[in-house]
Amino acid sequence: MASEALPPLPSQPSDPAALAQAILERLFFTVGKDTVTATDRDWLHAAAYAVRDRLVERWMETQRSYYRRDVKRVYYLSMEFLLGRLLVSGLINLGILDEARAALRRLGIELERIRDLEPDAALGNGGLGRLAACLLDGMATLGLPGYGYGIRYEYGMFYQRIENGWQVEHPENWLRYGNPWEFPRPEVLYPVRFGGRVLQFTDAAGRLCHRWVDTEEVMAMAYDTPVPGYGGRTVNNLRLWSAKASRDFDLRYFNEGDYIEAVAEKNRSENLSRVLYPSDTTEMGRELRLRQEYFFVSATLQDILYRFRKTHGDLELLPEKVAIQLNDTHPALAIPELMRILLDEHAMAWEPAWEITRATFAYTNHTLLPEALETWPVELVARLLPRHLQILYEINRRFLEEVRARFPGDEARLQRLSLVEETPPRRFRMAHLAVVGSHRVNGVSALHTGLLRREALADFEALWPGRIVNCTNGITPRRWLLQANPRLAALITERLGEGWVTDLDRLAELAPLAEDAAFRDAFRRIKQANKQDLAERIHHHLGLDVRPDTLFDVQVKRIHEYKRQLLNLLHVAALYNDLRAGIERLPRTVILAGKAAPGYRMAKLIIKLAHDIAEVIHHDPETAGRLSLVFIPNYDVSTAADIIPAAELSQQISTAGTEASGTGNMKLALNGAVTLGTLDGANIEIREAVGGDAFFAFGLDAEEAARLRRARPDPRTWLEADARLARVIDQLASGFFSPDDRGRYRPLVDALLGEDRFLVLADFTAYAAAQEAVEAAYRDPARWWAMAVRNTAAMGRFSIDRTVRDYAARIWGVEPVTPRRRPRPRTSP
Ligand code: GPQ
Repeated sequence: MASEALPPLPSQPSDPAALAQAILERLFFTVGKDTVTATDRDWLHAAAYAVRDRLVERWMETQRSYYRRDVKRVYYLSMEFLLGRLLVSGLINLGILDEARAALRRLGIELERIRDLEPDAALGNGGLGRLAACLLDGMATLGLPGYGYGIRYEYGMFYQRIENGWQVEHPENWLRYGNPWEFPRPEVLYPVRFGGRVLQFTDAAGRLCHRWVDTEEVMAMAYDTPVPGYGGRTVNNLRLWSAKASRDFDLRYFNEGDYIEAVAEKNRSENLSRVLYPSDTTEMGRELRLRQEYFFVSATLQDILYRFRKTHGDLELLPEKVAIQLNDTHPALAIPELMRILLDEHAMAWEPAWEITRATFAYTNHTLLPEALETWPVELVARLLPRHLQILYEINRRFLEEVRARFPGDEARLQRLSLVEETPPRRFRMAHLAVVGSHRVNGVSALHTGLLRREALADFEALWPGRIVNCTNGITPRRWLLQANPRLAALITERLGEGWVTDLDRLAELAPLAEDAAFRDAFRRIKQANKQDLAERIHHHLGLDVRPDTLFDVQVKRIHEYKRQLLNLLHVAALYNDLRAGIERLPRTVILAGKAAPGYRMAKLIIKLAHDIAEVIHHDPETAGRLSLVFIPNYDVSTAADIIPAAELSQQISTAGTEASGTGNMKLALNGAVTLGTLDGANIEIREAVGGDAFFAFGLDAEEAARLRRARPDPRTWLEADARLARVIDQLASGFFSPDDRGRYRPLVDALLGEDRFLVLADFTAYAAAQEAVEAAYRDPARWWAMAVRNTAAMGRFSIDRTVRDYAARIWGVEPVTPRRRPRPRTSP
C-alpha cells in the first residue's frame, strides 16, 4: 500500500562515515556535549537522535501518502504498550544495524555497551501490552495505516527488586534522562471533562438536547513516537497522551489569590497520567483508573475525528475510513463517548449514530477469568461521567428491547445479558458494553474464541451469530528472533536467505533439517552459546553459578495462580527430594522470572517460595551442581530477550481454560525451546503446528478441568495417590523450606487443600510424568535437537504479520499489503 508512492531512499545517508558524522552533530547540537565530556548515556542519546532523524522523513511521507490516498485508518486503542528498548530494533528495521555499529566504533563507542543504558519503555503489565507493541511492528511492516493510541505514563511498570526473597516494588522513572524517541506536541492539546451535570432542553425543532456543564477539565497533550516497519518504508505513529492542567482551572484559583492552592491543584490534575496500574486482575474499581480510561479515550476520539473531518464532511462515512480496535475493555468508554459526540455535538439521531458507532468499533477479549473482567460501579460513572451514564442506560434499554423481542419472556436471559449487574452495588459490565457496541469481537486463540462462543459470551453468540471471530495472537520475529537471537537468525539466514524475516512461514523449510545431524549440531551449539551468555549474566547480576551443561528449563511470565508457577515449584521440591534419596535425575537449571501485582499476596508468596526452595537446594552439597533454581529479578522486555534464546524447555502450564492465548509460548518455541504445556490457549495450536511428538502435553484439558472443578473433589485424594506430592506438601506445611518462619506457607497449603481452584494438585502427577518424559528425551540428543529444530521450523503461523492479516481481513476490512523488498535489506545483527 504505502510502498508504491514513496520515494526510494531517505535523504540522510546511512553509511558508517555519514552516520558517525550525524551522531557527532547530534552529540554537539542536541545533547550539548563534546567527545571529551560525553558519557555513555550522552552517546546513546546522540545515536538515538541520529536514528530518529532517519525515521522522520519516512514517517512524514507515510502520513502524507495515507492522506493522499484517503486510506481507511486503523486505530489501536490500548492502555498498555510494552515497547521495550528502541535503539537496536530501530536500527534493524531501518536495515542499518551494521552501519551504526561501525559508525559508533569510529567514534570509539561500542554499540553493545551503550544499548543497555536505554530504559525499557515498560508502559504495560504483560502479554496484553506486549501484544500491542508487536501489533504496531506488524502493521508498520505490512504497510498498514495503523495508529497506536495510549497513555504516556510517567511511571510505567515498577522495578522489581528482590529483598530477602521478597518482591519489593520500586518506582521506575523511565523519563528521568529524557526520551529521545518522542516528539512532544504541545499544540496537540484537547480538553477532557469530568463531573458536572447534564442540562436537558428542547431546541427550536423540538428535539430533546443535552448539554454537559459545570465540568472540571484536564488537558491531554500528545507525544508522538515513530514506529518503523521492517524495511523502513512505512513509519507509523504511536500517540501517547499526557495530562496537563487546564489554564481555566488555574485561573480560578489565581483569581481568588490562592497561588499555592492553584499550583497544588495543577499537580493533582496532572497526576492523571502519572502511573500505570501494575495489576491485570485485582484492584478493580479505582477512581483514578476510570479517569485514566476516559481521559485517553476522550482525547483519542477528538484526535481521530479531527483527522477524519479534515478530509470528510459526512460522519456517515466514518466506518468506511476508520476502524477502532479496543484492546480489551479498558478503552470501552469510547463507545458511549462517540455516541455523545454524535448525538450532542453533531445533533445526530440515535439510530444512525448507533449504526456508525457499532460499525466503527471492534473489541478484543483477552481473558475469561471472572475477576479480570472489568466492571465499574454505576455510582462512580454517575459522578464522573453523568452524560455517559444516560447514554449507557439508553444503550442498555434499546439492547434489552431487542433481546426481549427475540426471546420473549426470558427474564433470566435479560439479566445475563444486561450491561448492568443488578446485585448491589450495581455495576456496568464493560465486556457487555464492548460486545454490544462492536461489530466484531475477537478471541486471541482458537480455544479461547471457542470458549467465548460457547460459554462466556454464549448468549451474545446466540443473539448475533458470527460476531465473535478468532485472531490467534502472534509475535514479531524481528524482535524475538532477529534481534534477540542473532546467532540463530544468522544460521537461518545462511540456509534460507533473508526472506523469513517478513515471511515466517519460510521457516518450514528448516523442518527437513531436523534429520540432518550437522544442522542439529549447529543448532545445539548456538543454544549452548546462548546458555553460556545467560549463565554469565546470572553470575554477574546474582552472583550465582549455574552450569550451562544442564537443561535450561524456563518459566517466565507474570506471577499468577492460574499460570501455576506453584506447580513448577512443587516439582522442583520433588526433584530435590529425589536427589536426596539417591534417585538419579537429569541435571537441570530451573529459571523463573516475573512480576507479581503489588497487592497480590499469593503471588508474592510464590516468589518468596522460589527463593526459599533455592536457598535450601543451593546450600545442600548433595544437590549442588545437579539442580538449581534461579529467580531472575525484574522481568521485562529486555530480560525476556536475554532469557528466551537460552531456553531449552518452555513451561506453559496454566490450568486449561485459563490462559487466553499466551505469547511467551510462541517466543520460546521460535527460539528452539520445546514446550512442556497444558492444552490451553495457543499451546494447542503450537502443538498442532510442531506435532505431538515435539511437544510435551500433559494434564486435564479445558473441558475436564471445568468438569472436575464442578465436581469439587477433595484435593487430599491427589495427595493419597502420589507420595512424592504428599511429601512436598508436608514440607511446605511444616516449614521445611522456611525454618525462619515455619507458618509462612500455610496460606499456600490452605489454598491447595481447600479449593485448589487452579487444580495444581489434580495435575501434579501428570506433570511429573511429563517431566520424566522430558528427561528421557533430553538424554537422547539426536531426538531432542530434532524436536528443537522442528519447533523453530513450525512457528511461521505465529508471526504477528499473520495476526495483523487476520484482523485486517476479519475485522477491519482493509487490504493486507505484503511489503516490497528493499534493494539490500540487512539482517545480520
Ligand atoms: N492478558 Cl485481561 C494480559 O496480559 N493482561 C490482561 O489484563 C488480560 C490479559 C493476556 C492474557 O493473559 C494472555 O493469555 C494473552 O496472550 C495476552 O493477554 C495477549 O492476548
